[in-house]
This record gives sequence, structure tokens and C-alpha cells, in this order.
Amino acid sequence: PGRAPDGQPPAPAPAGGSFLEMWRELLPLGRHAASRGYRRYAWTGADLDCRAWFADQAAARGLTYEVDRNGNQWAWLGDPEAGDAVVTGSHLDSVPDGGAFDGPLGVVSSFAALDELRARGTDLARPLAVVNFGDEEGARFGLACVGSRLTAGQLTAADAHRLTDADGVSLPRAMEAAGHDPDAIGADPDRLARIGAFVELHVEQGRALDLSGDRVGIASAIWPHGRWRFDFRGEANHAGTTRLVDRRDPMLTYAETVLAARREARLAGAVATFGKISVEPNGVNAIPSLVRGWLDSRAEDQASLDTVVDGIEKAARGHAEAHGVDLDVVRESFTPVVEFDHALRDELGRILGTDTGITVPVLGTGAGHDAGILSGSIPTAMLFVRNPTGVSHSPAEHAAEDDCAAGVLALADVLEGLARR
Ligand code: HGY
Ligand code: MN
Ligand code: MN
Ligand code: MN
Repeated sequence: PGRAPDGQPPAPAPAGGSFLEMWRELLPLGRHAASRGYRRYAWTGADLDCRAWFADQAAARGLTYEVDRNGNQWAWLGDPEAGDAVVTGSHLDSVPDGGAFDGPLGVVSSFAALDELRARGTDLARPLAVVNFGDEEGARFGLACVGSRLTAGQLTAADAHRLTDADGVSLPRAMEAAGHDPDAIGADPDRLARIGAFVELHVEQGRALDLSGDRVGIASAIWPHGRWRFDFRGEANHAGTTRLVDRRDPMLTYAETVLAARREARLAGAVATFGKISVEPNGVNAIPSLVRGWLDSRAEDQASLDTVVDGIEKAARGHAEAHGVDLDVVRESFTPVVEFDHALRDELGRILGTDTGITVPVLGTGAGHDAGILSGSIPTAMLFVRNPTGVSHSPAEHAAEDDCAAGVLALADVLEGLARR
């Protein structure tokens, strides 16, 4: 496996062609011509194109369309006020040069599953909704799952107002420029109280399903994870005339810290990644004055994650001291371990096991999701669709046509099983 299929549209349309049509409309939005990856950052033009697409899908189906106080989009089949709603959806934004599936597969599958239920003529006792949560990846403002965190009250409006992008544009200004009132943002308990269950379908971001030979799986847990900013400050100086012994080179310390992160993660059976860096003055012939590196680390349990991050920080401080470099470490975000609702998970297993005869493995994951954030407030579950490349957050991310179709049918079965009269 592993051939990057260049975002080729998954096809067969379980619900009369709607899946393929939606997929084709979304594919060009925010795609970078050279990298072939997606750059759909929150509240930028590409994101607004995706949001317009969502509103169009709602209108085309005669669904009740809403944007909530935090900018999340909703499309309702049934009365949004009735309560005990079954909600499904995901996100449309991307990481830098992300793949086509992380996020959009869940939103497109949600609309297709609704179409499938309508084609079946299912008599619904509960309202259904499709949701697009804003700013899931945190690619622009540094914090992931902003839309769901705000709604769940896990991010205060005041803290959200302090988020800024690399150009110094604040989140409120970005929202305002996109026509959304930033003074409205904040916890939305009344909205959550009207939801009885949330199910997010997502492309798998590893190869567990590929290895087990299953098209669809159910999520068990999300690893605790966080982002830490390491600021190494040294002394800018001439690359040609400064003797090695006279240098206070933060790049050297940063490099040693990257190696330490790899070692600590390996020892703990966890993961640790420095995927983003900024350098000042960023000149080819100058020793840097500042190297700022962002650590993303995740582990199966909190104790292991603490061990990894403490170990990396300790190593970084040792290397910094040895080279006369100052170090500040700031935890920018953190998400504790998520254990998905057992009753809902079992119900999904029952629905999928009996109706389709497919086996449904239960998987843990190191990736964060809006479903993880919401699980603190409402019963929440996730479905994963097989990804033969196992690659994600990259254009090589993939899901085969018939696996996407199986995902839509599984989601339709789940929605029907939960909401049928
Ligand atoms: O897991 C992540 O990096 C993000 O929350 N999707
Ligand atoms: Mn992602
Ligand atoms: Mn995602
Ligand atoms: Mn010079």
C-alpha cells in the first residue's frame, strides 16, 4: 500500500450520486497548486469557500441552516429546538498542506448518510443535524478545536480573544473580517443540552484497519496530547568570524532537543514531534538569536505523557545551560485523555454488527478530534474509515472509493439505529 492517489475522488455513491458530487465540488477548494495539499486555514478565503459549500449543501436539501455563536455551521433535518438530537459531522479546515480526507470525509459522509436515510424513507423520532466545527486543526491560531472548545466551555472567550496568527491578526479580527461577530463567542450549554448523541466519522490516521482488513472501525479512546513552545535564546553573531567556543547558538540546543524528544518518546512508547520552528534573524550567515520550536507530544496515558515532556524539557535545559542559551517552555494547549461513551460505543457495535455483518474493531488514536472535546459534555462516538496509506496531515492521505461508501452506509445505519421511531 502507500501509493499517493492525489486526492482522487472516492466514488460510488450510496445515495444516488450525492457523495461523488459533493466530493468533486470540495476537491479544488483551498488546494495549493504546487504541493497538491490543502491550505484551508480558519477564516481565510479557502475556509470561507468551504463554509459556503456547506451552506449550499444545507440549502440544496431544504435543511435548516444555522451558524452558532462560535461560528460552527449546522444543518438540521427536523426541529433544532426539539432536543435529544442526533448530530454528526466533522471539520472542513486543514493543516498546512493537509490531505483531502481529514475532516471533509466526515462532513461529506454526514450529508450523504442523511440522503441515504431519506432514500430509505426512515421515520425519524429525533432531529438530525450535520455540523462543521470551525478551526479544528489550529493551523492558524495555534490551538486545535477552537469551535468545539468554545462551545463546550473548555476555552473562554477571553482566552480565544488573545489568539493571534503568524501575521499578528487576532482571532476576533479574523472572525469579524469574515462577517462573524466575535463578541458573541463563548460557551453554549443550551445548544449542547439539545443534543443526545454526537457521532463523528473520520478517515483513520494510521493503518490499524488496513492491517486488520476492515473497512470501518469504532473509536475507543483518544490519547492525552498537547503543544509546548520552546524558546531558545542565544546570541546573534557572524557565521564566519565567531569562534565555535565563543558561540551561544540556540540552533545547536534546539537540534539536541529534537534528538532528546525522539529518545524520550521511544523509551515511553509515546510520540513527540517538533514540526514547526521559527528562527531569528533567519539569515544564512548569522548564528541565530532565537529558535522557537513547537513540540507536539501524545501518549496512551497521562503518566507516560508527563514522563516524555518532563524528560524532553530536562534534556533541553541541560543542553541550553551547556551552551549559554536561555530557555523558556510554555504549554500552549492541552487535551486530557478521552474515553468515548461506553453505552453509545456498544450501541454502535450492535447496530453495525447486526445490520451489516461486518466486524467492527475498536481502536484508540493519538489524533485529536472535536468529538473528543464534546465527549466531556454529551455522549459521543467516532467511526473510522480505512486509510490504506496510513498517512494523514499530508497529501498522501487516502481512503478507497468503496471504503468511503461503506463508511457512509455505516453512518446511515448508526443514525437510523439511534433516531428511528
Ligand atoms: O490531532 C490533531 O492534531 C488535531 O486535533 N486534529
Ligand atoms: Mn487533523
Ligand atoms: Mn480531523
Ligand atoms: Mn558582515
